[in-house]
Amino acid sequence: MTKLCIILGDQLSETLSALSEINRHDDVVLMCEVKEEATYVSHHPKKIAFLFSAMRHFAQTLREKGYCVRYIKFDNPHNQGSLTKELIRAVEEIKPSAIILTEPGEWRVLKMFEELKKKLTVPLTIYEDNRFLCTTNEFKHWAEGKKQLRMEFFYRMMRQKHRILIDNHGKPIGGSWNYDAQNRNHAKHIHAFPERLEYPEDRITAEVISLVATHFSRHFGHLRPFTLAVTRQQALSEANYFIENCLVSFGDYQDAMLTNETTLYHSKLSFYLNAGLLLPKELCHMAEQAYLKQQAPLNSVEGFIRQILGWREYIRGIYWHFMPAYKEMNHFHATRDLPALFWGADTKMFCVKEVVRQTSVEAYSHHIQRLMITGNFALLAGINPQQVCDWYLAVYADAYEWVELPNTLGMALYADGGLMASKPYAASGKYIQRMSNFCKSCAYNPNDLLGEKACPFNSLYWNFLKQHEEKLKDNPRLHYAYMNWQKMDPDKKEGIHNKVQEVFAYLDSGRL
Ligand code: FAD
Ligand code: DLZ
Ligand code: SF4
Repeated sequence: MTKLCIILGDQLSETLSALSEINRHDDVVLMCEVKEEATYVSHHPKKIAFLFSAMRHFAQTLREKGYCVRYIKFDNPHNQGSLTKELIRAVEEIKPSAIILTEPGEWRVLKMFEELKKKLTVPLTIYEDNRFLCTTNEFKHWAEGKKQLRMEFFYRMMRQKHRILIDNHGKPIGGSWNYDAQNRNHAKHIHAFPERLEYPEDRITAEVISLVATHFSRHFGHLRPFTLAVTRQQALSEANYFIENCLVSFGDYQDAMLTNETTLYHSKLSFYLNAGLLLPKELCHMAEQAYLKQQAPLNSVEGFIRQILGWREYIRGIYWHFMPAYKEMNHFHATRDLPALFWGADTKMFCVKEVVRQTSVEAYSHHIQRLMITGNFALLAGINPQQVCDWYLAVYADAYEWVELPNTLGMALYADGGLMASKPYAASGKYIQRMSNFCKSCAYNPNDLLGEKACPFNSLYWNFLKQHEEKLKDNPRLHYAYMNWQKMDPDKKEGIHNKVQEVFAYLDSGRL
C-alpha cells in the first residue's frame, strides 16, 4: 500500500507536513522540474537555477536519509511538462493507494490539484503548510469583523502568541512594539559593508546551470555569477553569518539605498525562507537570542523579527483571505503597458536604471528599492497592476505569488484600494534623494519640478495626486499633501500638467 507524496519546488523542508505522513521505506516522494512552472512567467535564469539546484540537493538529502525519491529532471525525455501530468504519470506507474501533498503556496497551483483530485480514483489529501507561524484559518479568524486589517495589530497579536520579545508580564521587551522610527537613516557615509558568503558550484549546480543556459537564455537576467546557497546547511550558514555580522546595523539602515551596493545590511534570506531551506520560527529565535546576548540592539532585532513574524505572515494571510479576486484589483484603473525600461532598456533615470541593473545581476533588490523606486515609478506612471505583478514575479528569486502579489498590488500600487496600506507609497524625487546616493549620478535634478532637467518623479507625483484626488483627498495621511496641492499657484499646476505630458511622451518613446 504505497503512498505517493509530491513535494513542490518551494517545499524543501524536511519537517514538511506531507513528509511526516509517509513511511520513508515503503512510500515514494515525487519531485519534478516542469516547463509549466518554469515558464508561466519568464522567471529570472538565476531563480530557476537556484530552485532546480536546491530541489536536486534536497532530493539527494532525502535519498541519503532512506527515502525513495522519484525525481523528474527538466530534460528527461518522458517529462510531461506540468506538475499534474507528472503526478498522473507517477500514479499510473507506481499505482499508489494514496496521494499526499502539503498545500501549495499559490492559488493557481492549489486549484490545479483540486481539479485533479476530482478526476483521480486514488484519494488525494492536502495537508496544511506547517512552516508558517499563522495558519490561513487563524488569519481569517483574526480578520473577521475588522474594518481595517493593519499589519501592526496583527504583528502585536503574533508577538504575544509566540512570545517573541515579550517580557514576563506579557509586555513588549523595551516598552515599545515597534522601533521603526529609528530605522530610517541613509547610508551615504558608509563605504564598506560586510562581505557576503559565496558558495562554489558543485557538480549538481554546474549541471543545472548548463541546463538553464540551454533552455532559458531568453529570459531577462544574468545566470552567472551563481554563488547562492542551495542546501539547508549552506542556508543556515547564511543565516548565522547575517546574525553575527549584519543584524547589528540592520535596523539603522533598513531604508537606505546605494549605487553598486545591493544588500547593505539586509539579510538576503528570503530566497531560502520561501523555498523552505530556512524556517521563519528559527530565524525569529536566532534574532531574539542575539538581542538577549547583547550582540545586536533592540531596534535591529525587533525590526528584523517584525519583517518575518509580522509582514511575511500578514502578507500570506492577506493573499489567501482575498484571493482570487485580489489578483484582478485595479483601484486606480491603471492601464499603461509596462515600459521597456523594466526589462533593462536604457533610461536617464539613474535610480530606476540602477535598481533594474541590480535586479538583472542578482535576481534580488531590497525592500525599499522594490517599493520606492520601481514600485513608486509604476504607481505614479499608472502602469497596469497585473503587468507590474508579472514583472516582480519573474525577476526576483524569492518571488512566489502568495508573497509577491500583496506586496506589489497592495503595498506598492495600492491597487486594492487600501486593504493593506493606509495610504499609497507615492513619493517625489526628494525622498529618493534623501534615502540614496542615486541622484548624484543622474542626468535629472531631484530639486527641479518643471525645468529641462527636472526629475520625472516630481511632476509624476503631483500629477498622481491630482488625478486621484476624488479617491484620496479624504485620507488623513495625505492631508498635508493635498493642502499643498490646493494652495499651489494655478500657473505651477498648469506647468505640472504640461511637464507630465512631456514625461509620458518621453517614456513612450524610450527617451525618459
Ligand atoms: P530583509 O530586509 O533582510 O528582511 C528579512 C526577511 O523578512 C525577508 O527575508 C523576508 O522573508 C521578510 N520580509 C521583509 N519584508 C517583507 C514583506 N514585505 N513581505 C514578506 N516578507 C517580508 N518578498 C518576497 O519574499 N518575495 C517577493 O516576491 C516579494 N515581492 C515584493 C514586491 C514588492 C513590490 C515589494 C515592495 C516587496 C516585495 N517583497 C517580496 C518583500 C521584500 O522586499 C523582500 O522580502 C525582501 O526584500 C527580501 O530581502 P531580504 O531577505 O534581504 O529581506
Ligand atoms: C517557481 C518554480 C519553478 C521555476 N519551477 C518549479 C518546478 O519545476 N517544479 C516545482 O515543483 N515548482 C517550481 N516552482 C515553484 C512553483 O511554480 C510554485 O510557485 C510553488 O510550488 C508554489 O505553489
Ligand atoms: Fe531618480 Fe530623480 Fe534622483 Fe534621477 S533625480 S536618480 S530620476 S529621483
